[in-house]
Amino acid sequence: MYDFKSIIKNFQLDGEFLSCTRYGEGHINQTFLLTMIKGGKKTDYILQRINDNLFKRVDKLMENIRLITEYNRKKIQARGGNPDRESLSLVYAKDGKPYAFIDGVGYFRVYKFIFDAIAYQNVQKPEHFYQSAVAFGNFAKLLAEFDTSVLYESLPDFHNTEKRYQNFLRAVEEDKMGRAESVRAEIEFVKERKDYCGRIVNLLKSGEMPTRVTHNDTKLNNVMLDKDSGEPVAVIDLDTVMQGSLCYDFGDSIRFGCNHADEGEPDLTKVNFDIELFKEYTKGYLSAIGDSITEVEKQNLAFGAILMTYECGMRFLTDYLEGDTYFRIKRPSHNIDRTRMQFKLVTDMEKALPEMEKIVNEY
Ligand code: ADP
Ligand code: GN1
Ligand code: MG
Repeated sequence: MYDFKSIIKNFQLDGEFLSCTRYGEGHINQTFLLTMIKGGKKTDYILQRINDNLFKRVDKLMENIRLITEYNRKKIQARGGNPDRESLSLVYAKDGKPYAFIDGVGYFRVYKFIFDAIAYQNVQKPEHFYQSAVAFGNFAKLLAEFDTSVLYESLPDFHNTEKRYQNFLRAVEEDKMGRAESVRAEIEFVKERKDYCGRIVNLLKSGEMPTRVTHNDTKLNNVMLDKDSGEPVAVIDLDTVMQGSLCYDFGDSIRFGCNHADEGEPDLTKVNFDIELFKEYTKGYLSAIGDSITEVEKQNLAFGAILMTYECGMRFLTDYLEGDTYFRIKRPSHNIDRTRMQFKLVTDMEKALPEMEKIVNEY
């Protein structure tokens, strides 16, 4: 696949190359577990090939990650923690850059491996979900004083649902793969809910809702929990850290975690929104974030969950119509299965909205 030995020569790594194999379940980058050996002692790292098809300015994206990880590492050190474990930590290239560009091959980065911790693909215990909420709540708090103006917008309009809707309409119109007819019901589902698209965007625009540094991809598998205690260790996958709404981060966690099925589960009878898990997450998130949340944000948290699920389903559907060029798929129907699963959750959440809002107000 890649000539790993020559790729890693670009980084400030100690020891000899031992092995490098595909790792994790991410949709965007290519992730590898790299093992180096020195004096019989093995050390693991994460090597990633950054998706430069999607990220147009990898240099600027990596500068965001450098700034955030260095900032967090200092804060963790100051509170007596272990920055190598509690923060994503870069291994720099030999030229001092936070990444290496290899001509004709691509952009690579290396992170220290966060040991004895697990990124769960779905919620196995409510406790895990609660702890992930604490992790993301703490992450938001840790970065509350970070100067957002220095951050580059790595994916412009990432959670601008109105723009996502326009892209969706274009994909339906173009119908490149001739698939639109077979997914009429899903297309109608999106159109019927067009009103959702502008709500948060407009609150941010008018200033009624604060713009914050947000993670923007707060899935359960982007947080590492201690393999024994289940307590939060670190938040990972910082590619989409940009300005945004707290409701996006809260909502995306709910979208991914408040059910017991995998993201592309084709059997919709297995896909059900679990209000008890919603309660767990809300409790953990609100306790970690404390009083820095505003009233408008609070009023929109539950809606944010519906919006993020709707938006994500719309993105999967758009990708299906465009020929599966964005999200990595494992079978031809993967993106439409993912779409249907998201829309089943949207329907469930719409019914549960009053109860969700009640829970938010309780905590
Ligand atoms: P993607 O953007 O493609 O989702 P991620 O950065 O989330 O890529 O990495 C994919 C997976 O690799 C994660 O879900 C996690 O299991 C694992 N991983 C990533 N970074 C680390 C790390 N520093 N230590 C241990 N595991 C990691
Ligand atoms: C992608 O990179 P990963 O797998 O954590 C996507 C998210 C989607 C998610 C759906 C940069 O996240 O926006 O919500 O898939 N990331 C990007 O699983 O588009
Ligand atoms: Mg990820």
